[in-house]
Amino acid sequence: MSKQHFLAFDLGASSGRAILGILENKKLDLVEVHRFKNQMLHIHGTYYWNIFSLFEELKTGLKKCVNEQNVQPESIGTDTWGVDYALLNKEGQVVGLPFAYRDHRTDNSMEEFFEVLSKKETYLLSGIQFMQFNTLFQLFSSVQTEYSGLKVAESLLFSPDFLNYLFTGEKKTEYTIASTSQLLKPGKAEWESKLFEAAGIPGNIVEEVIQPGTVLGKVLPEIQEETGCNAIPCVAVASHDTASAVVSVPAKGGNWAYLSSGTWSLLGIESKEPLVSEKTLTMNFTNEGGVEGTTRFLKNIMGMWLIQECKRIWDEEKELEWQEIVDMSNKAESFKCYINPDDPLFLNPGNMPKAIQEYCTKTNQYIPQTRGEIARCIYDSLVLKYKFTIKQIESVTGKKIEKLHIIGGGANNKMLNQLTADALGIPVFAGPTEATAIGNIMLQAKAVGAVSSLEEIRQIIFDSFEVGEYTPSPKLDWEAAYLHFEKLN
Ligand code: LRH
Repeated sequence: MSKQHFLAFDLGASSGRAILGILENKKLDLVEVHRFKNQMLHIHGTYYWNIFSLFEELKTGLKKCVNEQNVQPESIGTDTWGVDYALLNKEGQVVGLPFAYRDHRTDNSMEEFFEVLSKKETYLLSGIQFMQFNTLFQLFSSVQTEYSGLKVAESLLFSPDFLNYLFTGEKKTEYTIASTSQLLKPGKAEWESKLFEAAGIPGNIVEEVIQPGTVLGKVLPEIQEETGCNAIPCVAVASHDTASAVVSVPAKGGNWAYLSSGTWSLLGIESKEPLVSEKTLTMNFTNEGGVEGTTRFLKNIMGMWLIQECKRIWDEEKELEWQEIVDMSNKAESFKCYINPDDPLFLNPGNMPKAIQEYCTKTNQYIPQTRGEIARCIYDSLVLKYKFTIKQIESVTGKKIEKLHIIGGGANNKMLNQLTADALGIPVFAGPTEATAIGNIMLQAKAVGAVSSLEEIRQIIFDSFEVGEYTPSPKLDWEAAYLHFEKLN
């Protein structure tokens, strides 16, 4: 079969990429065409995304694909982080800059919302993990503060939907990204009107929900002219980055869990149906929408953000390599102190090393002094949180998790992969690291008929990418450490 090319735009909270996927004889190859930084803008105390500069970067990626790679892709597709959105006025223009989810305006929004609708009812209606930045609470806060942007808004598009709109002029909402909002019914592509009513959000600002793998339309003539691309289709892929990443798990058989490891650690299972009960409410698990009717039953864990933010502060003195941080942590003594990675203190503290010291002081533990000790505390605590979360999943399903697939950039950290296998006592498979872009590419391939099912997609990924295997060989007493860690949850 001849080669087919697909261009994926994959936007994370700290970087973005344009990755070209080359599919030939049921094997996939990748070429990184363009990579760029992403960071929140902090203006007059509010955090925003510079969505227009991101769009410029995507067009640069498309231009490079056509001019440097000499490739006219079959299609393009975009995935991003969850929950954030742009508001459009009646002229179809964006109103203000989109807020970034780590903005502090929602610090008290959940508690205020629960005075209108109880926590339990909100969970049973949505099945979504409570996080203060969920779209529901962001919009509720805008209603409460009478944000003028919301008053003139005629349309709400989530970040990937908005970028698709800039490419095609089509206003549609893709299911997986919409499912992060906490405004859909569990497992359904249907808005939950009771949640809109309780929050005071006008129900008419949201768009029709379409399934991942739908062709949205053609790239607009002005973009064809600017980038040199043909009138190619723009596909609404599984446009929540985690949904795309989960597509790429090269798993065989059942009883596996995935850890999509990047700025966030998303740890969970693929379920045939949503798992929404008082128990999953107490454990605060989410049920996000996946492809082919699956549900991503998972826990959002604070993830590499903790160490990325330490690095940002440490880099102010002298820029460090990631390996230096791993080496420093390796030299530090393990299990001297722990954090609960999901403590709200760590959402956006400004100075992460200080926040970690503050947490240890507050919880009467040893206060890590050196960078190595801080990094060690983060890595140990993350691994223990994974252990805690796997136990929770097993308690809901009644089935033992037999292996863990780590995908995404975090799978590059060999030390952490081994510690995870040791602590969990099950084999860990690491890779592919570009899981999100791969999932994005394969949904485009499905949309144009080059592949037919999730099963076939996973087989192609299994055959195309190397996966590292880590077998448990604990040198430390993880069980004893777990007993200390557990108390912080
Ligand atoms: C990871 C992610 C995660 C959360 C967060 C806002 O990038 O999409 O699933 O929803 O960003």
